[in-house]
Amino acid sequence: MADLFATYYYHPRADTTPEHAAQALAEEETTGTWTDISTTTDYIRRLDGVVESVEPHGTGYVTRIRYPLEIFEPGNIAQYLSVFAGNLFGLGRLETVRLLDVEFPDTLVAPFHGPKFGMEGVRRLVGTTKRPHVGTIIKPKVGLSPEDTARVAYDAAIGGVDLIKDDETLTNQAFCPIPDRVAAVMGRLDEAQSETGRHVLYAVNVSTRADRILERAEIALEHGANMLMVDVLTSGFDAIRALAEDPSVKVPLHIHRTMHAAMTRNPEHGIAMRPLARLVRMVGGDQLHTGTASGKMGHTPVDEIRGDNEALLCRCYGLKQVFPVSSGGLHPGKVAAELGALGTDLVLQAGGGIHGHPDGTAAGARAMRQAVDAFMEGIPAEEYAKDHYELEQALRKWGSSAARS
Ligand code: RUB
Ligand code: CA
Repeated sequence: MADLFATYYYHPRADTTPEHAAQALAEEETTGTWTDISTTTDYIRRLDGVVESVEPHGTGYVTRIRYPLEIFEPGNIAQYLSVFAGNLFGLGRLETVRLLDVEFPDTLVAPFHGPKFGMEGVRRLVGTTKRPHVGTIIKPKVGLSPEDTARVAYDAAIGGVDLIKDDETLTNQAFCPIPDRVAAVMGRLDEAQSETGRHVLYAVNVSTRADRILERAEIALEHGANMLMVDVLTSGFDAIRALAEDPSVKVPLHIHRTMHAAMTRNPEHGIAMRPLARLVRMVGGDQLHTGTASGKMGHTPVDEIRGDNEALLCRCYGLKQVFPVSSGGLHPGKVAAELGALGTDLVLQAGGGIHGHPDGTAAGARAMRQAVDAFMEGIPAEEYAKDHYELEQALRKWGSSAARS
C-alpha cells in the first residue's frame, strides 16, 4: 500500500449528493478549493485525493478516500493531521463528518520509532507476564501536599498496585511542585519496595509547553521518576515524541487523553479514538487510555474499544505494542466486566474505586488486586469475596456491574 487511506462517516448537506460531498472533502484536503482556479496546472493533478468508495451506512454514508503519498511530509504529524483530519470538519457541504480510521503506508510510519518500552517493557519493569496491571490515580486529583501525595502512593503500593499516576490537572502547581512531589513519592515507594519487594511505577504528569517539556521531564527524572505522563491532546503528539526520542528519557510514557471526548464522543461528528491511538503508538506512547466497558465515561461501544486496543496491540509496522489502559469510574466490582470484555493485556486504573474503599487506600488496592486474582482464577468476585475481606467490603459498597454492549 503506497498511499494513505482514510475512512469517514458523514451526512451530506440536504442539497448535495453523497458523492459530491465526498468529492468536496477529497478536494479540500488535497489540491482543490471551492471553485475552479487558474493556477492548477497538469502536474499538480497527481496530488488529487481520490474518492475510492461511497457506501450507505446507518443514517449516513461511509467514504474511503485515497490521499497520494507524495502529499505528505514523512514524519510530520502536524502535517499528516492537517490533511486527513483538517479543514474537512467545517465544510458546509457536509452536515456532519467523523474520521473513523486511517490506514498508514509504511513510508509514513517509518520515520517514527514507536514505544521505547511497549507493553512487554512495562511488564518487565513490574515483573508480570500475563495478568492485567492495576493502577491508581492519586485522588483528590489536586490539592494534596507532596507529603500527603506520597502517603497515598505508599498506601496504594503496600496494597498491591503496579502503577500510581498523577491526574491530568496536576502538573507543577505551587501547592505540589514536581521536584518535591516526585522526591517524596519515590522515597515512600522505595520504602514500600523494601517491605514488599515489588517495583511500582509512578507516572509524573509533565504536560506543559512544547519548549519546556523535556526540561520538565529531566527534573522529574533527576528526582527519581520511573515513568512520565503526557496528556496527548492538550500537549500535542510531538510532546510525546520529544520525550520518547530523547536518549536521556529512559522510562516509559503513560499517555492520558483529556479533551478527547470533544472529538470522540459524538458518533456523527469528530474523530474516533482509533486514528488517535495509531498516532500515539507511532510517536512512542508506552501505555494509552482507550476507555472502559463498564466505567463512568461510557460512550464508546465496547466493540470499538476492542478495535482501538487491537490497533495498540497488533503486530504491525515493527512497532512495539502499547499497553491499553481502562480507566474512569472503575472499582473492584467492575474488574470482571472489564477483563471479560477487553482481555487481560490491560492496565486497570481506579481512583475513586481505590481511595473510596471503606477501609482506605491500601484496602482499596488490595480489593482491586483480589478482583483481578479472582478473574484470573475463573472465580466470580462474589464467591472470591467470601474469604477476601477487602473485596467483600468493596462489593458491599459499590456492588458489581456488567459491561455495556
Ligand atoms: C479516572 C480518571 C481519569 C479518567 C479519564 O478517575 O481520573 O482521568 O480515566 O478517562 P476515577 P479516560 O477512577 O476516580 O474515575 O481513561 O476514558 O480517558
Ligand atoms: Ca482524571
